[in-house]
Amino acid sequence: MQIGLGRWGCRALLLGGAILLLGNAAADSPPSTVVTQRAAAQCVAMANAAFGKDVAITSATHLGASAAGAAPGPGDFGPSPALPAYCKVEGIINQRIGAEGKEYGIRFAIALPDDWNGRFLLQGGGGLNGFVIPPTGPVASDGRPALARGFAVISSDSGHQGAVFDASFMADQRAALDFAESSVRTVALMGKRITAEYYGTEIGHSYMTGCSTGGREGMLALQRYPELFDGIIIGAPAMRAGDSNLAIENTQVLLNQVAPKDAQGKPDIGALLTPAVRDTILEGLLAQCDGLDGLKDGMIENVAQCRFDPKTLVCKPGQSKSCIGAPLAAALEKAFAGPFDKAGYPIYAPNPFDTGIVDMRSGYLPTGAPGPLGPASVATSIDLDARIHQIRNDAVGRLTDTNYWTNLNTYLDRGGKVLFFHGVSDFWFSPLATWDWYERAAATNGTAFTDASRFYMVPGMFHCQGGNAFDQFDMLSSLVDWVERDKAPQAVIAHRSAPSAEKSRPLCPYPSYAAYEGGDRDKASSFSCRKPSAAVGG
Ligand SMILES: [Ca+2]
Repeated sequence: MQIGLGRWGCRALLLGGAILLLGNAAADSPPSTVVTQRAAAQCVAMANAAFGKDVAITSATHLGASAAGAAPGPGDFGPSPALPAYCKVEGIINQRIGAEGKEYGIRFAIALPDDWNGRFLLQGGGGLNGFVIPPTGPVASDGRPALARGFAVISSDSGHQGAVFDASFMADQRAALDFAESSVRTVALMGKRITAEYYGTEIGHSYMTGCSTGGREGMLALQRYPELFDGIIIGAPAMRAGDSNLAIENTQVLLNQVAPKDAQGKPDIGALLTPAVRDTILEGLLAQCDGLDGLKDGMIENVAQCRFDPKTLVCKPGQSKSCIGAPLAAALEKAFAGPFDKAGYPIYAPNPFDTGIVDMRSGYLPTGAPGPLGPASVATSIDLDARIHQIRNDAVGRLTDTNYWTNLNTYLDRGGKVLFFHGVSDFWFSPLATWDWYERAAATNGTAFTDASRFYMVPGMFHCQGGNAFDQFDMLSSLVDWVERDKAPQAVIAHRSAPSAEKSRPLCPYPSYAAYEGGDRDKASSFSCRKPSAAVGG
């Protein structure tokens, strides 16, 4: 199984509920008691609604409006946002006994707000899915999820129950296919049908948002189910997890090769990448790249032009502090360039040098600490050709990977729009891999694609959220404005998580970056989106 290896796995458990932070309450006024009673009665009646022999409705519950900051619910991550009154309908599609006598079926939950805005949203999952995340639509919503705005929102377990990285469901053909691709269509169509029936009218517009596995599901929708949605937000997609896991392993091996040996003769990564060495790397990186955006503030906004060269940090004769060894510099350079096969073809994209790489908890540089699936690798060699051959022939990977298909003309001809975002300090999937696909899609579809899409790098951000970053942003409003009012987004204003939430900065369509123009450095208005002055690689 290709998804979820190494110490990165545990952190990725958080991705499904990404960006669940305190937000503003919906502006909608509370419905009157009569309206609420009518909605509650209509909701309860949904328990007896019929949607064909393959669908069982298991519950229908009317929930009153809730304030922000209430305790998180089961499967929820972080403080709950304010939510309006809504009807929560739960059910199972295609419930059956499958492989090895286990029960399977796609469990779903759909939230139908009393004060509906006419829109529908499919919420992407996380990890290997396996449980139903509360249907609120939190991704790229700046703490005001889709449900709080009046969207009908559906989420699902994609066809199996289990812990997030429990891959045993792969033994079941239908469950494996549902996870790999087809649950996106099945659940979206189910959600649209329930929504239309509940409100007794057609849906105005349909959307999808997701990050990580949810981002991969967004890629599936864009590439393979082009009629389902009018707008999609794709965050840090798990689009080629076999390749990216191999790149991470390759980095570990390259650093093991130059690490001092411990008492047992094993590579000691902790002794190689000490806190002092990490500081040296960060300082050297900032010295080369921080000022490229016009403001030395510890953040690298000009991602496209940051050409950090670790060799500049190599100790000079007689120097022993604030420098690194030549073997480490060479290993860093090779690791961040990404793995190549013997013929010289890239196996994966480069990984950008960004401020978050040195972080001990969530950075790309390994720590040597055990991960959730076992101890860190102590290997000092790896046969990349054999490994990539195996990965490219993995049957599940052939269906889950969304790295290859770039013909999008059905989606684009329907007027569909798509926004991408990716943390530059993502420890799992390189943002340059997502950008690589974007460039190939641009080559295939031309301006039809580039005029209908935007790609936002988020400097400093880890996987889907977190880090020294402006990681809170409302791209959902930007997407709706684009789809429904033909208002194409440029900069998206982002701010930090508390406690410095008042600080703001624009996220710019890549390869443009937030250039400091002068004035208050904590205000987005002091920055403008500027194109890099030199050719962009990557
Ligand atoms: Ca800077």
